[in-house]
Amino acid sequence: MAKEKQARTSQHAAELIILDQPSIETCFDRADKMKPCPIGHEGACCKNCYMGPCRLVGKDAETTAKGVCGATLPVIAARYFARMVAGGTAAHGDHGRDMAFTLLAVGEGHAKDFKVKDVKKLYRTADILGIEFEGRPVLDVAKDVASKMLEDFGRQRGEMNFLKRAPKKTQERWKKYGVVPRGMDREVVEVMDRTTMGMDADPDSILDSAIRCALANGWGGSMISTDFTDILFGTPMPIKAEASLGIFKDDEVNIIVHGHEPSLAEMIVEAVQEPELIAYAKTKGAKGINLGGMCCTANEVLMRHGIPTAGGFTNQEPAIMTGLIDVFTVDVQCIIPAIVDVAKHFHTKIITSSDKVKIPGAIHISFDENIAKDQARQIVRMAIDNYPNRTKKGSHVTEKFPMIGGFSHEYIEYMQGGSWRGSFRPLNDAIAAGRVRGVVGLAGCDNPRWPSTGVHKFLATELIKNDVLIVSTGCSSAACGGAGYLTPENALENAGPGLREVCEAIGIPPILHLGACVDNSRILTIAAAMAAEGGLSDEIGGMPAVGIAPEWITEKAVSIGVYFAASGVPVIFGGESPVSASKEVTRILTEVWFERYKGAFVFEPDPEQMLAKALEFIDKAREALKLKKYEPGKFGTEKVLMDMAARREIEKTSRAHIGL
Ligand code: SF4
Ligand code: MSK
Repeated sequence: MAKEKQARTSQHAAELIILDQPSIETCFDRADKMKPCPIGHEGACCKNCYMGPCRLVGKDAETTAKGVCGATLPVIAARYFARMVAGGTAAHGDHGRDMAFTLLAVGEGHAKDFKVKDVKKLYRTADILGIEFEGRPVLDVAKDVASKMLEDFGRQRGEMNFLKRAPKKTQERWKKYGVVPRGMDREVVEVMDRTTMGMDADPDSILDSAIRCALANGWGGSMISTDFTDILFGTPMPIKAEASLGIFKDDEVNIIVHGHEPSLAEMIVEAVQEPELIAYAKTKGAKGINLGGMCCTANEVLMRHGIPTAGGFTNQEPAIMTGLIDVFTVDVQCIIPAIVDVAKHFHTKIITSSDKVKIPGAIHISFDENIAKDQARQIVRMAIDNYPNRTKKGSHVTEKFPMIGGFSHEYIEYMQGGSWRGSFRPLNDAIAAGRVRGVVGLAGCDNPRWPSTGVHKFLATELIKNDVLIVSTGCSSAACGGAGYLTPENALENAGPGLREVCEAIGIPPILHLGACVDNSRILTIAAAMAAEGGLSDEIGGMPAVGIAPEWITEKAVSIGVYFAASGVPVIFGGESPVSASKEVTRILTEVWFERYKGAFVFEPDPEQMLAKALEFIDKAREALKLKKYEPGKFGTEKVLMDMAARREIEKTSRAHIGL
């Protein structure tokens, strides 16, 4: 068992902790015990009505097997896939909705602990929406922007607001194939409706509704969430932080913020800096208060404040097993109920804060944005009061790595030319000349089930060696950070010659941490900006760009994969396909979607093959765009990245920004 665990955990610190405490059950043990149902595993089971469950198995099941109602295997697999997309869209959609309600509350003069921190971004968003902003009070603009975007959730007809941010050609494809999303709630409801017993029996049509639903997430829920979070809490800029389970301190009160929605976490960030609370901690024998993050709430507070991350999804239980966590606060999504059981072995208090997430055994504090700061203070006090209850139990590790996060799409544009000349021209030119072979979005979860010695780490190393610039989000960023890869030095040591030159010129790591899983929407914005810049593809489809989610877990990941594919980015998901039972569904996701959108949804369990396929997609796109053939160390001379004077200026400003 111990050996298996060691081979399965992608982070060294987590391995040490798990191996040290074999009697405590973790997700790795449960993954061993809970063998997946082989029929459900490949998408051949339907339990959408009580004439079933129907299992469509056997030779020629694809063409001959039928459920009691007559549904075929491709229909059942397509329905299953579409429902995963609906689940993921609902999660990101509700996240975006909550952020919109917070912005609305601020605009209406409530929620006094929050404010509009990035007025410029508010104005840019107002401009996109055609809302007058010049000469108006900031809060009035905030109210109008929030109200306008809230329409996106309940709209019945028409188009969602941010779709216009996609390149024209990309939008035309959506219109041509009838997948333009109308409203967030409508698309989720329609997928659920279409996939009930006795409804849509055409796999292609079912999967079209999945695309509509996913686009409502990418260009709706997630984009709203990203932009409104930036408006409320500030648009990220490069910032130093640390990663891994060694971030906890023996002699300080340790608090974890975990989940996805950062509103309460932002208040906790402020509360832990209050002199009265620090003084109170000292009265209990602690030297101070140490705040750390977990999963995507970690990414949010890391991107804006440099709060260290304890890691991604599979680190939840090992974090508690350090014995050092006084309070573990959770908001929404990716919170495994098992943390309550692990916490029983220690003094750790688990606090749930969203009325959508209650776990028996946890303390519930119902988040109210009108008293948010007071609630944050209450949580910090609970942690301080719990500090004296800490025992010697637990596995303390010291391993941690420096990292740099905070690469918003705005900063990526800025770093390529400064405030006045910011553009995507240098990146497009570097790609055209072959210095940068292409771009990969390395995203998604870390999964305890799949054999892994760190697929994120393997891909990160190999891709940058091949001159591929990586933009990372979600738990992939945590995995890369926990491996020490999110530093500029990584470029010098491991990147190919072209990518190294670009990274050195700008002073950036070869892996740019873009934020949480909702911040995959930043990648859409970057891709749209690259298309608008010219010199590569004039739409998102056809760019030398690929998305990879090597250890995906959630329905959110599937929804993200679909919105990338339908926007024109081929995506590669690790593990076996959850719809492998149906050749027809597999054909639609790969061939048909590539034909229609220049994006595809591919499942590939072998990490070496994931790498090979990603490079193949990139090289084929380069060939179709008639770009210089990629050859390591040999760059085109037709375009230069920047002249030396420009490079020096950018380097100076960028390095100053990240304190180097
Ligand atoms: Fe079986 Fe059809 Fe009911 Fe699904 S919807 S459980 S295939 S009868
Ligand atoms: S937290 S969705 S495990 S990335 Fe965003 Fe990580 Fe995946 Fe949850």
